[in-house]
Amino acid sequence: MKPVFWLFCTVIDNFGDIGVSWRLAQELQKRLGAEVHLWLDDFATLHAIAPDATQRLPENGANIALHAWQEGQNVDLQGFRQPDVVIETFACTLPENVRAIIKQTGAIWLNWEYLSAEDWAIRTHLMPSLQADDTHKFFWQMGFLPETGGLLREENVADFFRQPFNQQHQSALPHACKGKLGRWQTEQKQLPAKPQNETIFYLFGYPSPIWAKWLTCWRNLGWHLHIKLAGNTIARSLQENGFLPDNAFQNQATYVSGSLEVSLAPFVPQHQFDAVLASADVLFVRGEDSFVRAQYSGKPFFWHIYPQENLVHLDKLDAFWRMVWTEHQPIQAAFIALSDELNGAHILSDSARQNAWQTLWHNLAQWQNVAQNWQTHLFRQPDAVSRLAAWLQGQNQ
Ligand code: TRH
Repeated sequence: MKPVFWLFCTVIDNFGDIGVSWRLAQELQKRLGAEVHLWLDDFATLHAIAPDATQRLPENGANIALHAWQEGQNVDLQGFRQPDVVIETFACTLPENVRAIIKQTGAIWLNWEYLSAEDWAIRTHLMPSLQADDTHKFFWQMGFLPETGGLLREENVADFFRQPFNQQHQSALPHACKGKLGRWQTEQKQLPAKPQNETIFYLFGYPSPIWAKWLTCWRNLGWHLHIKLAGNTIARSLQENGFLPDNAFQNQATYVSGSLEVSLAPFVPQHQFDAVLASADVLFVRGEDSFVRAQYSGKPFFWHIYPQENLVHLDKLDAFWRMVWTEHQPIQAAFIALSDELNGAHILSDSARQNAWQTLWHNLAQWQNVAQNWQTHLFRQPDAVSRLAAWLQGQNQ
């Protein structure tokens, strides 16, 4: 009999909550041959990253049964097989009738937590938490070390990112976006091959005035870059802070500012997102899921971490980069100064910013090495679903 997994997801904002839940659901289905049910409260966001997922409910999308649900409500479980495992993603609150089933059947209950490299997250992986009704919930802490819950990784990811950028990546890419600001478009045409001497910076981040400062810095340095802006978020920040005119993309796909070419990257389905990353040279990613994919890409990247009140996100940021920069490479100080500036820890003077970028740029090979070593570190470890399968097996013995 196929194991039965029930997953619950609430979309707080953006794409990360469903981005992770959708990957997890697919991996459970593909790797473990599981019967997977996914309840969620926001189908529009699911359809943005998975346009093929069905519009009708309840229905199967990618062999996953999708169900509508709002937190605080019970769900209709008539005719369902009992679950072996129930997963709440990111501490959403399970329906009362699902809690009752966990109690009745002894199904394993997991809270699939936010990703963090901080010590407390590593320590609490698989810690049971006793509930008022005498059931136990376990914390699944994703992470970067063997003793954590690992990271979601499909079977072909290592091969995909290790092969040189080639036609296979190209055919998975969407055509350059000609849409106006505010509209993300998905087009499935083939791109011409990337010119050998073109350097692409791919920017997927949160709104911030820092983007205008950074693009100004790159332009002042005279670097010939093609800057691809994912969606309209950063583009809008660039407009608000005077770097881009309001009509920058009205009649043209590319806006030229000094040595920089700036264009909008279309929003692609999640299964093509890796190809977009593979087509760029330096990546700026955010949140949780794009952050992990950038690590798999083995490319130099910055993490625009999800901002939290009182700058508490800085601890999480620091814990991650301390794991990556272990050998105190000469460019580390420049990188950390810029990463901290991107994430709101401080503002550099124009000359300090320029010096830091120059240090990184003149030592690109060293920066690439750091990224590739980290990629190897991750690929050597089992993925999250393999770890989960092994742990579940132990629980059943
Ligand atoms: O979108 P994010 O900022 O999402 C989240 C949520 O805001 C969440 O509440 C927060 O807790 C979390 O961040 C940390 O960033 P993330 O996680 O990188 O998710 C983006 C998803 O969108 C990821 O699955 C990749 C996908 N994506 C595409 O499929 N196509 C695209 O073109 C782009 C740009 C992204």
